[in-house]
Amino acid sequence: MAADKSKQVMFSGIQPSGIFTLGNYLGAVRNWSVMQSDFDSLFCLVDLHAITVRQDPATLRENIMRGFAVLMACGLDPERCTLFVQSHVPAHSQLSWLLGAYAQFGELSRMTQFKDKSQRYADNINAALFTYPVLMAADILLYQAELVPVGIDQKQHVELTRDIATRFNGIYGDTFTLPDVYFPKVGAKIMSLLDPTKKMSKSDDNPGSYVAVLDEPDVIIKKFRRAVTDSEARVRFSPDKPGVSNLMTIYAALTERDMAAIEAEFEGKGYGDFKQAVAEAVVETLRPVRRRFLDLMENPDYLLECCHKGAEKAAKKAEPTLKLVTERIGLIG
Ligand code: ATP
Ligand code: LTN
Repeated sequence: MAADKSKQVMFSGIQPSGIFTLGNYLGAVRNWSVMQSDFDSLFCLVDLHAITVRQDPATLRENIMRGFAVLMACGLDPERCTLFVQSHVPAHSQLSWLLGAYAQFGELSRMTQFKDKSQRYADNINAALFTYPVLMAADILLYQAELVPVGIDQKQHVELTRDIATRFNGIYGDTFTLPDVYFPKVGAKIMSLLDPTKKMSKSDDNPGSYVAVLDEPDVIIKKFRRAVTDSEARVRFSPDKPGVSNLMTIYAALTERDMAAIEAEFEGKGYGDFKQAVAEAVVETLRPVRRRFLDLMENPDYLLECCHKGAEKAAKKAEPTLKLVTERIGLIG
């Protein structure tokens, strides 16, 4: 339960399954940074979720350190929020096991992310991939979070979290706060640059499909130049123009302009000018992130210290809920 009782608790997480993308930034991390001081905020690098698909140990280790630094570079401030690595707070795994007894096989089988990932990683449909949403429910419920800011793809998981909490509360009495999902009006689902019918994803095999927040300016410009559009050569927002609409969404999210204003701005101009403008807006937004990241990586001891302090803060906040749940279930202390 919140240390600062005057503020609502906000919780969110991101997997260190690669270098964060523009989709992660616009759909999630940017909002976390903007909202962090308005809430008792916790942000978690969910390494235990990342191992539900096979990870090379050296790469995972590097992605965790870099991921932590990127979150700080995006503006998450360890003084204003609790920023930590999931596996450093064992209460997440403990609560996850307990909640597993209140999640049904049928509801877990309906999760789209499970269905997608079991298709994509057909040779490794492991138990943790299946129970992934139970661990996510534990992440959220452990802190009695009221708000969960995520991209739209995670809405179903937050709804399942509410269902698990409601079931538990129904059996044992009020134990968990029911969390609400929050996503941005523009940018809640950024699509792949190469296949705009697919979500932009950091674990995509083709780096041309995403912009990583650490990509250098010339790489960003090239990726936008190669982004899939259509043959109409007119900047117009429409479901039958998914590539152009996706680029417009990125531009809208960065410049706070609406679609009509963007259409007017590029009236009579070709896709070349439009892509250049979008790319430049992205480069300018990410430039300071990259700079701060490089500074932070110069000082790994400081990063590790932030990591460990964050975990200590989180572990304290997690304690009361785990204790309450074990008591309610009937385990003895
Ligand atoms: P992976 O490719 O490993 O599945 P991912 O890129 O989908 O990873 P996550 O770590 O699963 O990223 O998600 C972190 C946060 O970013 C979540 O809140 C998620 O909803 C959001 N997010 C991920 N991809 C996008 C996207 N393309 N557009 C908007 N938000 C996104
Ligand atoms: N499942 C999420 C990451 C995640 C998360 C969470 C998000 C794990 N635990 C708790 C919000 C709250 C994802 O794949 N993006």
